[in-house]
Amino acid sequence: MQEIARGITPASQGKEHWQELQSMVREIAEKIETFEEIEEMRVLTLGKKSEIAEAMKRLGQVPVDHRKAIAQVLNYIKEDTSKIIEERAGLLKKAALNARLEQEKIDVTLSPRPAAQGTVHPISQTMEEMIAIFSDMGFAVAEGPEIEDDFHNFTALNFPPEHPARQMHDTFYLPDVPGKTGDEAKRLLRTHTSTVQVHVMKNQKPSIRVIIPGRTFRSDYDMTHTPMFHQMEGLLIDKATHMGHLKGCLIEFCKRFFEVETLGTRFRPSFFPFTEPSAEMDIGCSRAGGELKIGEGEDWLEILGCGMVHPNVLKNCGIDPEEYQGFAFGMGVERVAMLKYGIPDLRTFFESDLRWLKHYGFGPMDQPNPALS
Ligand code: 2NM
Repeated sequence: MQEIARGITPASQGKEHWQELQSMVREIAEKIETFEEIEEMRVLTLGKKSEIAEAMKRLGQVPVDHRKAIAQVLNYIKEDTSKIIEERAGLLKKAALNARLEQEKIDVTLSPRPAAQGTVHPISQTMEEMIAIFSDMGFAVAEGPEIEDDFHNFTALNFPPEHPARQMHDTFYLPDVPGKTGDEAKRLLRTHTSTVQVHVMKNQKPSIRVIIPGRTFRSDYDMTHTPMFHQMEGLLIDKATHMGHLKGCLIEFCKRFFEVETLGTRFRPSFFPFTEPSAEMDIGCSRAGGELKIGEGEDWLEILGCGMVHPNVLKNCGIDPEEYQGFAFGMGVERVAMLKYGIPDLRTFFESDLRWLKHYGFGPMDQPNPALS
């Protein structure tokens, strides 16, 4: 490079020499592989201390009749050298970019990692199936809060003050509402979804047809009880409603839910504070060989509780029992899910075990679910 620099002197003013210089510059530039070298060459050939810059400075000393020609040559050299350097720099930049693109190239032919696809939880699936059946019968879905007060959970539902369900060890009570006293201060996690029926009856004029799917909470934990479980309750209020309506509705539901048209059913007398009369409904099954089969055999399996809404409940909710009557029912979602889908252990519902979810879960949410169509 010093060679070039040395060559660019006012002495070298002939055209041949300039062309020689040009090819020398090109030759050197072509060997350059880094940006640092490019910069070095730029400084040496065109910088303030380069021969060409020095020659420019000395132009003043050149006799006037030569000056223009020399200046012209010097400018040619300068421009040409600059062009050669820029060209090389551009080439290096392009090469660097191509190298980077090559390195960062995405191989679109590579097979994708399998997407982690979840399944529908048996509780969600079972609830959706129940909702689908009751929807066909004209029931709407109602929902309400999981934190409730004493009135909606017990008092309105005709639970006497000393009823054992109200006890600390059965019900999860929350700290009292600040600034309030007595019943109004008491908050709890609802022990059944019947609280929502109270809201509906208070706010809606009959006729009423609602089902209430939801979480409920009781202080209980063993083989067959978890502190949180799901209920599906239903309520129908209209003029002249009677047990026949209740039976027809629930028999139809059970036949459709368990997909057995010839399913045997029976109603046994029972007791609930919020219904009178009250009943428990059984479906026919067989337990031959220790294996439960629904819709076969001579045995019975309890499936739900039901009854005619107690006149006190209607009154507590602002409905005149002389004008309107209704029936209500309630069932455990886990229980019927276990029966329908052969899930042996209640507690596994809430363990979030991926193998369990994969085994008992249903098709992905975003795909049509054949069981619901
Ligand atoms: C059951 C059994 C029988 C029921 C009653 C009511 C209300 F609000 F109308 F009084 N809701 N749910 C009921 C009746 C629930 O569950 C086993």
